[in-house]
Amino acid sequence: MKKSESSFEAAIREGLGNYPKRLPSRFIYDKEGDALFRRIMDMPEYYLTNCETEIFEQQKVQIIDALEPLGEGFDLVELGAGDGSKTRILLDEIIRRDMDFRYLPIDISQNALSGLSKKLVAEFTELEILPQQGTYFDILEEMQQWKERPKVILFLGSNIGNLLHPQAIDFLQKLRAVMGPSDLLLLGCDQKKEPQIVLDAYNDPAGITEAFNKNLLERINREYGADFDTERFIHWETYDPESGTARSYLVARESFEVTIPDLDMQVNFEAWESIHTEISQKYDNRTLEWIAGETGLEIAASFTDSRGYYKDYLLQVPK
Ligand code: AVJ
Repeated sequence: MKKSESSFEAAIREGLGNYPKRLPSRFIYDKEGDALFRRIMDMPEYYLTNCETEIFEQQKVQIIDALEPLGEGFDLVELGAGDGSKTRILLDEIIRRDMDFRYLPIDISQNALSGLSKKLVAEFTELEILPQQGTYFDILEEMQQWKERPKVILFLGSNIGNLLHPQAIDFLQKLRAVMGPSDLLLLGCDQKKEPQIVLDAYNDPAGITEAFNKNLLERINREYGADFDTERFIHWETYDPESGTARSYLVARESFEVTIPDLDMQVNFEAWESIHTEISQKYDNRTLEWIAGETGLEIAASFTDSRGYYKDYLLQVPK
């Protein structure tokens, strides 16, 4: 906890002290942010979750068939497991086939992990589950020790989408470094599609995404005694169909000053000045082939939904 708190502080100093202003989206997810994200996943406009659920429900047999090269006695390692509602579809299929495996969900939130374990243990009595609390980065280090058993890494929910291509490549290279020759990576990637559909997913009329985005400012109010009036900001979403990058901003409607007493900071906003808060990258096959190649991986298979909105790519180490 300490570590992530102080890194939030550093992000605020850096992101609001410089120009143009920005705050990293990973700090949206405190207790309130987690709850808002669960509400986003329930919104009709937020198609991503439904698509990945559809893929798993419709193609679990093919997906688990494709894990065959792993052999017996494998580890299923999930990065950012959250509440595991989609993963349970795959777990169910693996258990049904009586495959020998362990499930290692990783999440930054101990709370999410405890809830997940409880739920899964109740549903799958014979499941061997080893929850790991920490940042992806901590766990990547630890994963060096899990090299003896073959493993499949799950990185679902388009979580990779919060990274720009160079960061995604860097992150996947780190994953690649802890993968053995037969290990696999199942990567959930939202796809390029009609731009309006993307914009609607990140700009719902009920204002849930707006509240989610503004939770960054509310968190600074709660944790550092700041006086952000979030009404003075509008939530603004853009989508560039060429790069496939959706971007979220908070834009000041007027000029004002914000005080952050616990950080000894004063922050000035000019009218229409923005804070860039999040990117949600959309992919196509060509881009993913390039990223996989840069990472030292190749696409072994891919699974998409009926509308082709979303894809789970199975990546392998080239033979
Ligand atoms: C959790 C990163 C996949 O970018 O689609 C949802 C977060 N932001 N609505 C996404 C999010 C606004 C989400 N990810």
